[in-house]
Amino acid sequence: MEDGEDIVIECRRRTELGYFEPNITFEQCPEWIPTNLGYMLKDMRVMILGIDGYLGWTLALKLGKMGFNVSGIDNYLRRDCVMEKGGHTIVPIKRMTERLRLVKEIFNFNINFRKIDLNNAPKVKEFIDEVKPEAIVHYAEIPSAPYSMVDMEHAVEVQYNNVLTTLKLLWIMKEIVPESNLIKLGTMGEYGTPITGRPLFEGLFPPDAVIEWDDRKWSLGGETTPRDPVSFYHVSKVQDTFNILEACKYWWLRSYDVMQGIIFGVYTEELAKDKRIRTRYDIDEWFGTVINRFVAQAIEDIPLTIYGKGEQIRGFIALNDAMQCMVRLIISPPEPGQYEVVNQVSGLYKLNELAENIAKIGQDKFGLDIKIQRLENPRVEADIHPLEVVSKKLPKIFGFTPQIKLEEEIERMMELLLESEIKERIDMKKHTILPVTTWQGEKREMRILEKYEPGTKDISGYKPKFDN
Ligand code: USQ
Repeated sequence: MEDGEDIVIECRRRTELGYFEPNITFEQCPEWIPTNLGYMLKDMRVMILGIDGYLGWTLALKLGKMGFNVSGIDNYLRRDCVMEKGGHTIVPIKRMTERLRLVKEIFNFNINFRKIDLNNAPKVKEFIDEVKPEAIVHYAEIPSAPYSMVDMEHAVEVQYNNVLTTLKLLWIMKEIVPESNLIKLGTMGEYGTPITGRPLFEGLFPPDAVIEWDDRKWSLGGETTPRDPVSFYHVSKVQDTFNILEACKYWWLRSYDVMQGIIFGVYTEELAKDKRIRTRYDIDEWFGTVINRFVAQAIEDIPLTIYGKGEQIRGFIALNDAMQCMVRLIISPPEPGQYEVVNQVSGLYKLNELAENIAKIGQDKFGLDIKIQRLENPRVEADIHPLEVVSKKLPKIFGFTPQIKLEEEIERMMELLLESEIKERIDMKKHTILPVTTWQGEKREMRILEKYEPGTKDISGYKPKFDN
């Protein structure tokens, strides 16, 4: 290059735009546009795997509304699994063709949808090749711990479906879109609840962590932290973690592995726009998550079902906040080869504290007479344990600020579930609520250990540490 000659680089995203100066800023580049969550790539192509689900559908609406170019695949497995239990989503959802039509009618954007089983690698490959997504959000796994413990067939189905599909996806990405960002849904349950109280770091030990043994010391900095999953489902997520980590190492793929806490809620701005495009809501013992179940039980006059002592502490996040995190991760892709774990949690709660909270809101705001019951725990899990969760990357690096207060969302959920059509749909599936699936593989009703009035127990005591 001659002295004084300008350095220019070809725009690799849209070669028709020609060349640009490498010093160009976000403000100057026509490919980046500002949003209230930061700069996003204009018309960025995002593919959502599992777009028909609770999270997938909600994210599709948000991204489409923001101007992303949204595509997605699903094989409706979640609908089938809930049907197998004899349940249904208590918030009615339409068939996919109708959902897509409504999106066009209400928001005026299109979703490029293909019905594909993620196991069908040739079909997945063909669609990815056609779309060339710049980010892939992977929600397409069976997300239920109890489902994975029903019997051998279910355990195998969960691990086969979750682990092998993700492994196939990694090979396809390597071949077709190696620069795309894989945002994969993991779970806080990968870590378990270490009885020593060791903090749940974000995937790796911090640089100054050390292990001491036999008068010797070693650095643990940068090593993967131990995983202690609590069901065959959670094991499948751990296996995914290692497969993705290796793929990033071998092939320079890039990925955010999202260790999400237990999700709850019904609200995002887009879902609230029209009742015909709401997302699903499950309450059965397999697919309902604990807060969503407790709220349905409160409406249905079933004493809230705490498993075991009720001192279990878990990380939680509202649907709307989880979506905010996902958008932030989509617009700030990792570097080539970067595998980054983020703990996506906005609060830690004890189960008995949640039950009290829900009962109080039900009584004070809706005049419901709610009781609480402790059942014999169908699961094998510690029900008294310390917990310290580190969740710094999302707020500190990606700018995540939780918007939703637990009480506010519970109130919103109760309001929704009291709508007559939804209340009727809960009544119809009442029999799917109580747990009968044990970790020993037996199917039986759980003994009631105790039934009590809210407000009659001292639930203070140990407080978990949230390091954010
Ligand atoms: N629990 C009750 N009563 C109930 C249901 C659950 O006491 O009626 C207890 C469970 O024993 C457990 C806790 O509540 O201690 C959470 O159970 P859950 O079914 O809400 O959540 P979990 O099985 O942990 O799995 C859910 C999602 C899963 C996600 C995980 C995040 O189904 O996809 O990975 O939440 S986390 O638990 O942080 O790993």
